[in-house]
Amino acid sequence: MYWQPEKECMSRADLEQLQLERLQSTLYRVGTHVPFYRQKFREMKLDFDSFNTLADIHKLPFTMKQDLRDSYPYGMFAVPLREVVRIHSSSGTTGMATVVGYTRNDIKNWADLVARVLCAAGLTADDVIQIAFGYGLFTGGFGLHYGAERLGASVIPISSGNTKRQIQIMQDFKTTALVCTPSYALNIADVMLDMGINPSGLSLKFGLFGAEPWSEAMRREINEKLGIQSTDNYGLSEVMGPGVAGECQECNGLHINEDHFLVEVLDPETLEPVKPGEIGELVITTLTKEAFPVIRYRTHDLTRLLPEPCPCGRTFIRINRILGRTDDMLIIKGVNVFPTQIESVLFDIDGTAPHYRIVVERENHQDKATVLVEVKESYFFDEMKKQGALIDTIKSRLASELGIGVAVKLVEEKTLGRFEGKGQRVIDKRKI
Ligand code: DLL
Repeated sequence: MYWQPEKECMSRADLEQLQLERLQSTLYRVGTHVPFYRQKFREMKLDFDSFNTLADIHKLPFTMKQDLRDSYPYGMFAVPLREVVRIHSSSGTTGMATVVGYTRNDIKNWADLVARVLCAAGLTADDVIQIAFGYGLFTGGFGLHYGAERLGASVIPISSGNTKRQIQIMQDFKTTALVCTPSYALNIADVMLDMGINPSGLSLKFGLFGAEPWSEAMRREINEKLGIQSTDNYGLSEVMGPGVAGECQECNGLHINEDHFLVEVLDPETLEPVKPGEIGELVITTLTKEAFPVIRYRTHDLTRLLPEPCPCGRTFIRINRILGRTDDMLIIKGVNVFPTQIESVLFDIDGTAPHYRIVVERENHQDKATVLVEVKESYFFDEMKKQGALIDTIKSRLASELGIGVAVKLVEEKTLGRFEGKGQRVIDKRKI
């Protein structure tokens, strides 16, 4: 049930003491070895001796993605390169890439933290885990791989793509757990149905999905289509990669590995803590990283803390599934809209296939959002009246969820591209 129960079920008092000690040693490490922090601490006249409680965290400076970019490639490393045994990098799709490093000890911790996430999701050494995340500079493939090996499971390092082969391997190798992005899981499920394969004939029991926002409605859809129980797991390369947080089998929020990461949820405007339970930006300080520690890293991911105790017995605090990134949030006619809100509505309407795109443009100085949604074949070839009624239903449900009107266009099944990694469902022409 637990991978490291002595940690995962610690009392809060012991945890806070451990966090404080680890934070103090992280501050010493970065203050001594990372010029960026040395300078910040000097400017702020930070006196480590007065840093006696976790509540003092607010005295520390933030770290932004831009700071990491400015130090490209190795400027933020806190150890000499000869102690670094692995280098990963973020994709750089939204700007210049950032580079992160790991010591041997970091890799060991990483494997344990991912093993915790896998174990919390119900996996054991008896599982056959198919890792359909990309292997390479992206942390998904290798991160999950090392964790799954640490758990003692049988690992299939298939990487992403080649969907028919994924399915073939799943059948032949008797895969019990699929690990990938939720959008790729849905893609695999659809191809499987097209191939006439009944998932109930497979050995698949678990899905561990992460690396992108997804809704509860999407979870239901995947679980039904593949006949599995799926859990959400979260992480980011700047902080470590997967293994930062994961759901247990309660499927009700993700436990943060708090002995390695100190989290805050802040108002992204004022940078003050939000009230307990309110939504804000997740800010993370690493507590054990040797090669690449970060202080108060602004993730831009929006979530809220779920402080109630979890029936699973883990004492680590949970976060709500990530609502979206502040930079993915669309502002349409002045209203904040997250793609996952639109997804939740679409997935719950009969007749729609679970594939969509959101196109936002400016027309006559006004924002215009159009939701393209695939509909099941029967609907598409049905008379206009039935299509009209479906469009009306989608529009009115979206209007009540979002508080603004959006246009809806039905498209034939399988006309919108499918994803093998992170999905890209928004086309914001205002930014092009
Ligand atoms: O996506 C690490 C990862 C790999 C996590 C595999 C889980 C599984 P990056 O490529 O650096 O790292 O992207 C990090 O992806 O800041 C979030 O915006 C988003 N993200 C990651 N996991 C989730 C999740 C990996 N479970 C960025 N739900 C993060 C929502 C997620 N968003």
